[in-house]
Amino acid sequence: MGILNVTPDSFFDAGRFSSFDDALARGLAMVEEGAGIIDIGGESTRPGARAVTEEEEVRRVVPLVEALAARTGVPISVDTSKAAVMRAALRAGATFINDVRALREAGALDAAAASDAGICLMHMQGEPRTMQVEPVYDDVVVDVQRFLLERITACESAGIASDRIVVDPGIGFGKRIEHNMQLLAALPQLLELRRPLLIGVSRKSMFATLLGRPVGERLAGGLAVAVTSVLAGAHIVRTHDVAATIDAVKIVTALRTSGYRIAETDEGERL
Ligand code: 8Y4
Repeated sequence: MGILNVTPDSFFDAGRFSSFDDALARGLAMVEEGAGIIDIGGESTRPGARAVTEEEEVRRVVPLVEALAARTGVPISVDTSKAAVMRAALRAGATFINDVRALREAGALDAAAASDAGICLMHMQGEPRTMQVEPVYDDVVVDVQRFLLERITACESAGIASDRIVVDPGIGFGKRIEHNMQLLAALPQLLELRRPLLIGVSRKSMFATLLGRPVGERLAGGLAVAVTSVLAGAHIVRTHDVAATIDAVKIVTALRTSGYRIAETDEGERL
């Protein structure tokens, strides 16, 4: 899943998307690189970000959805929590909803249910503006697993078939480094939800914490997590770096096809 941010404050691409044409070119380039989904977002969810109005989000996102849906064969995802933005993007050709609030905003469940779009349900503790202010969990893996199960159930009650749903632990969303690491180490437990698993770590601040790297130097860290996540069974990787991520994942997949397994003794002990 290639990331296409159309926010004025996009952390890395700030100032680079001077226009609609630049964003369209970036989307087409990610398709050329092999992206299977393009995720278009007009609301910044970075820690501390301000809310945007529905009108502003529609104005940023819908023309790009329309242009990319017309010019590419890949599914177009709209990264939004607002029902009106979902409806407008779906009308414009989007076939996937990526909602960091997991359809908890007013009208969002109904907007999704009225479509046949795929849906990513993501876990977030709190709201972007304040979520990184002392996030606390009893057991983050259990909390995330329970939350995602509750949202899957809410979708099913609204008439959304479970085969339309993808789940995501929301790395960095109301989580400290130890929470992010515990979740990434526990992907098998999240796979128990029996839904495809999406993981997004591209350029996130966990790499500042672990490596001390600024945002432009986090590619290797992101690839390492993409590789381990796919080895652990993740289905979709959300990334700014489509070509590099596909190369890394292709190698892992080829090795697995050739019999690569995490070494275990006869007693099942990890070596
Ligand atoms: C530096 C780089 C600092 C990136 C912050 C960030 C996810 C997502 C985002 C995710 C799903 C971000 C919209 C946050 N992350 N959607 N969206 N999963 N499903 N922050 O992990 O990239 S935006």
